[in-house]
Amino acid sequence: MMHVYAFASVPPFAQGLVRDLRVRWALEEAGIPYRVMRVGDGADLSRDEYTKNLQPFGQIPAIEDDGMRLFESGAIVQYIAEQSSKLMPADPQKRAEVLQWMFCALNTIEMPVQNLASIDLFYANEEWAKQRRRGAAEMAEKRLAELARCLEGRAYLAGEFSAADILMTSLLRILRHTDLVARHPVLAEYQKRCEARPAFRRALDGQLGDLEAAA
Ligand SMILES: N[C@@H](CCC(=O)N[C@@H](CS)C(=O)NCC(=O)O)C(=O)O
Repeated sequence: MMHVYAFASVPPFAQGLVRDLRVRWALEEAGIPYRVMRVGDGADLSRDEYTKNLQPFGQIPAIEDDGMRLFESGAIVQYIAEQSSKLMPADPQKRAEVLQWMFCALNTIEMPVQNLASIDLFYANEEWAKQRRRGAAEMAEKRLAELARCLEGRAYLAGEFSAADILMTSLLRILRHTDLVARHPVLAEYQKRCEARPAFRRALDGQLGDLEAAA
């Protein structure tokens, strides 16, 4: 049984956003059974044990599958996607296109999105953050406007729903404290379409339920 590592507890602003969500979602789409292992004081394993044995930066997520340990949400989602034609097409060109959008999600879009979210959620009261926020918001807005143009007339990033949509939707969620996604109806509808999938609902309910149970 695959093990998925998740924080035993996180503050309310992070609930429903923690990156084990994208891993759970991919597993739910692929129909692969998994067991969640909680990381933290008094949980299945301590943060120190987790950092020593599974994720050298102490970050969530990581997985363990039949003795193999893997970290970085993008690598994990790809590993799962390779096991399901629902998430990664076999055709080499279509596969390359899905990978392109996965890298785009994690590099081109998530970086400015996370930068803005970090300013808002972690450093909002710092003087430097107040000065930096405008530029960070402009960069995120620029990338979202470009992404919205790419999604014009498309239901998903690369033809059918794929692993790329799991990553892209997950990072759009990071901006839920802003109206940046809502400003682009094409993006808001895309996010809504992906989040309407039963596999996403199960993954989200799983993360929120586990966090609530541990509270
Ligand atoms: N690039 C990593 C980022 C992982 C990451 O930032 N995880 C957050 C939770 S969503 C975390 O563990 N934060 C705590 C920390 O960085 O110490 C990935 O995609 O797996």
